[in-house]
Amino acid sequence: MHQTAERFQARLRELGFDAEVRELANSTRTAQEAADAVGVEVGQIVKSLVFVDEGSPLLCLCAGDRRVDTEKLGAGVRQAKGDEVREATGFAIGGVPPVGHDRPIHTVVDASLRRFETVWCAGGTPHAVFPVATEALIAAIPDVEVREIS
Ligand code: 5CA
Repeated sequence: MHQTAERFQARLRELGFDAEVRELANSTRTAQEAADAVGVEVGQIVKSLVFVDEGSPLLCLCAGDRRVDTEKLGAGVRQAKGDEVREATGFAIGGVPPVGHDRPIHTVVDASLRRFETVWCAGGTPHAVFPVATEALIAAIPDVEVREIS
């Protein structure tokens, strides 16, 4: 397994998840690609999107079939650039996981994710994903709010 995915797998264990990171031959860079690779509907793929709110990073977890409405995040919020994503999370766009970042990050979960008992998330690289129970994922995020942001 790619060392970034292995590092993330170790972090998942440290966080108390027994979820298994799966590395796939096909790209899982986008939600649609991940859905196709895993064989689930695209809504079940978690998009982990970084925004910048007046200089502070903000992570939004959104179902793969929804788009985050930045107006619901507040005035002055914009999507992060690639280098900002890596700085805030330690991971590159296409592989950003929902937990296990280099440092704590305020996280907003779109309520639409709760449609699914199990969701699939990026596992550190654009070829790695892992399944997790939605409520277990939410419960493991230290600084989290769940509301409608799509
Ligand atoms: N591995 C997949 C499924 S879990 C994944 O990471 N999907 S994602 O939605 O969380 O990450 C891709 C997202 O990164 C895109 O939806 C887009 O919002 C964002 N993105 C892609 N390219 C750029 C870019 N150049 N600058 C800023 N954001 C980007």
